[in-house]
Amino acid sequence: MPTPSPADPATRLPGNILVIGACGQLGLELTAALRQLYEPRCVVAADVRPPKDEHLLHDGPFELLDVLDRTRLDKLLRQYRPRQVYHLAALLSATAEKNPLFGWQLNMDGLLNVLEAAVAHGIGQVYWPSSIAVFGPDTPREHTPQLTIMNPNTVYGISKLAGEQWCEWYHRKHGLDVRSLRYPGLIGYKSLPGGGTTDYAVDIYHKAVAGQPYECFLEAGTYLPMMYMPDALQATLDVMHAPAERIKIRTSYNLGAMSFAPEEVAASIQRHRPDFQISYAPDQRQAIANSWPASIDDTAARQDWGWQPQFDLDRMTDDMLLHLGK
Ligand code: AKB
Repeated sequence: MPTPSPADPATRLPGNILVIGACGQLGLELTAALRQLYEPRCVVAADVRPPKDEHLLHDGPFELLDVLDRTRLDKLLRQYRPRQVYHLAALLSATAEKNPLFGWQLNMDGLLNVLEAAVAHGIGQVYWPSSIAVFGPDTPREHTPQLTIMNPNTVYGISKLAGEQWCEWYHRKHGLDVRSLRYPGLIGYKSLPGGGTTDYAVDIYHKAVAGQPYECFLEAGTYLPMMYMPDALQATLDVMHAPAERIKIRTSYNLGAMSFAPEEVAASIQRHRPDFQISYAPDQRQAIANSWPASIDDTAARQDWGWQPQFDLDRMTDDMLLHLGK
């Protein structure tokens, strides 16, 4: 992964980092990337459940934390005095739709706990992920602009949009240096996503390397914005390392890389595995996908802090199949 070198003054970071939600799809890889970049013992991984991943447990500190438990959060902040907190714990779109009240509680109260605690403990920087789910069926679908009509119609999207506004409020009211990106669907080989609408784009590679056909829960022609994990990690580190004056958007930045439909992933896989087959059985996630953008305009991220993705669909497929094949 192309990360800045620890010798780079922009990345020299005195103090600890706390990653909340470290066992999730992004958390697992971000914790590993941060431990590669800094002293592993300074990167504290936290999650509501003990990790299955040995590295997460043994390469640096691990703490059990339910982000809804403010007392425990305060205790960890007093104990480690982190300079940065990455708060990643959330229910994703499909799961939150099935469990709306808990989705709202975890996504909203969890964020407010972190923002309040960050102010109270004088945390230098907070990172919180938003999503393309902040957009809704009234949003322009192609090259969705940074500023446009939103009107999300999922619990997850509503919670992400409200969360963005809270981040902006804490920055304006308390001067909190909170930064955020609107991730597209994230695809990686090290960890599985849990409960999202874009999960098919990870599942399909696992089936392909197992030599099995894939039944897709979205229909052919469903274009969604997507991103390979190394690009997502790079964007996250870049936005956190950028000088504060370069961060002009304190809600959340649009972030783009590629846009594709399921049949295009299948065709990309078939370059390596010509026998691979895809079929379609759309379920309730189709309606969520239909309400989201097909592609994203991320001009602001490119102009403000130099965002530049590296991976397109075929390059990602080559890398995914190579690693999963091992
Ligand atoms: C989901 O599908 O819910 C997530 C997202 C786009 O935020 N991957």
